[in-house]
Amino acid sequence: MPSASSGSRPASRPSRAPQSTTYSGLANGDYTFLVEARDQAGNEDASPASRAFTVRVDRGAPDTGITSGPTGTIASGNATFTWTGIDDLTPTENLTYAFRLVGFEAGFSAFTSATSTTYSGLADGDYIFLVKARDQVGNEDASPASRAFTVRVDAARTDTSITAADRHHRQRERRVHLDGDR
Ligand SMILES: [Ca+2]
Ligand SMILES: [Ca+2]
Repeated sequence: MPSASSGSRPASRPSRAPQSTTYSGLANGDYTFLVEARDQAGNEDASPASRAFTVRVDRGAPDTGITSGPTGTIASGNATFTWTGIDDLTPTENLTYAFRLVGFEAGFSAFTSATSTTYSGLADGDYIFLVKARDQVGNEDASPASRAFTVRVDAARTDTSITAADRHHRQRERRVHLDGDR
């Protein structure tokens, strides 16, 4: 029978403050932490306490792809681009994107969940559209997807159509005057 010496603690409680250890920089993977106690006489816990856990840190940057948009030379000043992204851990629907039209915008837009944008009234010239994805912990695609294109609105055809419309308008005006004279 154990003697009830004064000052001893019940056997079910630890005799010291809880111990701890810290691991840092663990790679992604599955782990099991084991801990066993040994008393002063050298008797060891035959069934170590264990705790299994998995490390899944989102360390990889996403990649971005342009899914549609103009390329080469286009004959209008309107351009619509769509894009998507893929990441090691962040689902595509949780990615955000920033874009920029070089030749038209000085810098990238804010990151949003938008996956398309439209430009209109672009002047003749050379442009490069850039878009980059960001995952849910802030890793950004360091190599934005890009698409180069040139706007060359056919000035001669535009002038002709304006002249034709103008002529038609004048003819209608003349007809209205004639009708009014009757
Ligand atoms: Ca990631
Ligand atoms: Ca990329």
